[in-house]
Amino acid sequence: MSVLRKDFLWGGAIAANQAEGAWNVDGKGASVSDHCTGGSHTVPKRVTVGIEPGTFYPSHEAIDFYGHFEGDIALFAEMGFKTFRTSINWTRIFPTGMEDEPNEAGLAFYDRLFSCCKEHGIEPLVTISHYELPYALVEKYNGWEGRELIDYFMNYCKAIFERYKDKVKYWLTFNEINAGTMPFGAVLSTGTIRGFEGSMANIPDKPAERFQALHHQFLASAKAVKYAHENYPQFKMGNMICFVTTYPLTCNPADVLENQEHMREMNWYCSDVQVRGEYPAYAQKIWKNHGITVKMEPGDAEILKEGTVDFYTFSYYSSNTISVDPSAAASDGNLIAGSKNPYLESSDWGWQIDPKGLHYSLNEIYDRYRIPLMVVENGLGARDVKEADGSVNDFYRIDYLRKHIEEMKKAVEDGVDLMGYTPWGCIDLVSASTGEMAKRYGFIYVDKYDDGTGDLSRSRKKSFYWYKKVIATNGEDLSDI
Ligand code: BGP
Repeated sequence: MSVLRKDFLWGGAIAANQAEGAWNVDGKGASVSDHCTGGSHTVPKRVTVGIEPGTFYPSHEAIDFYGHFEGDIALFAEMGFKTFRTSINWTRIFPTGMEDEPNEAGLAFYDRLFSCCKEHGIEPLVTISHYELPYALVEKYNGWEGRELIDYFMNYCKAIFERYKDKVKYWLTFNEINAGTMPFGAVLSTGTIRGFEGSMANIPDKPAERFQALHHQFLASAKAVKYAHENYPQFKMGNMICFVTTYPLTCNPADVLENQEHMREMNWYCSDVQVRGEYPAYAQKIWKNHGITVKMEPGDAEILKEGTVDFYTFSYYSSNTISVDPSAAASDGNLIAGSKNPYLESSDWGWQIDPKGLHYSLNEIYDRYRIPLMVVENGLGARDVKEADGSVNDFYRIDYLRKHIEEMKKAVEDGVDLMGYTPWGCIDLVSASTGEMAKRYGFIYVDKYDDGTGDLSRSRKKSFYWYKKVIATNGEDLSDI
């Protein structure tokens, strides 16, 4: 007997901007991602104000999921997917975010995509906003710093809810909303980068803008949830948090307290607002530490209270440690770093691999909120080698996923209500942090490379067959293939 529920939602996850390509096709407008160049682990990607001719922008073609989705969904179905997490590119529906009427060609694309999922018995799990803010909203409002974006977001939600009400039941409002608590979130998430041009490593840190933007995102999320509950009672509305568990580096109580403070700002601040419907008491301290005030209007507290989520989802890749000792060796986690954990190995991109941390995180989150949880991203970004016979023997990926699934099952045995698991990048796609194709996560290899070459053909990796067996046995048989 499997320890997981009979209707466990096995699947995989992608995001529109990292997979679809067709960035200016069928009326689509440019999103922030479309203004990001390629980069690597050592060379940060750049943001450009205009689109530079001759510069490589990985989202412009990506893996052309736009043109290949039918074959790709068929491959997901072959693995036995019960669910498929993807996002809607806001700029396909509202090219600048500010139009009154949606773009029919964009709506029609997702109609075809979601119908295709349904035909294969796959339940779509849709992220409404996954690092795809219309660039025009950055230019006009400095992204989510502008309160006006709440209404534009609601127009977008109303259009997609009504259009897909019979095809989509599970929705997530903002991908990794807590990215806004960190400097890099200004580019990927809050869009508070008006006029900024340059390397991701040099984004001027403006916490007042980021936290103001987050307040507007909280309101937008709560309004969307409330609207869905009132008009589409069949919908299940979730949040999505980039969950990076941190541990105190030592048992020095000063490290323990420092870690508590870090966990609050990084992981709990956004979670508490979206699940409990109010700012936590420690929010004041966070604002004070940054020397900022967040502007709120009368009625905001009620909006937050009325739009709490039905289920809690999160990404989990790695953990970090926190220390008060400035000489503690730093981890090299590209966008999110801490002190190095001597007990853990790291991926080629410096992300510390910690399956037990997933078990721990699931328990912590469930103890705090007692609503169903779902792990909607997890996986190993690695450099795959395609052998002469075309095979990709990604045993390291199988090993990573197996250990995380084992720990997930232990959390379920501890009492956690876990709905499902959608490993990240179930098909190779563009990396969000670095813009690379070389950082691959997929069960399916895509012939696409960082110089823009590749015939975009798809092939099954070893992990494809392994994951198929895992799903078929509802997570019981995790043995090698
Ligand atoms: C999360 C994002 C994804 C995704 C993933 C892996 O933060 O939600 O969009 O890309 O991380 O990160 P990366 O692509 O940088 O390896």
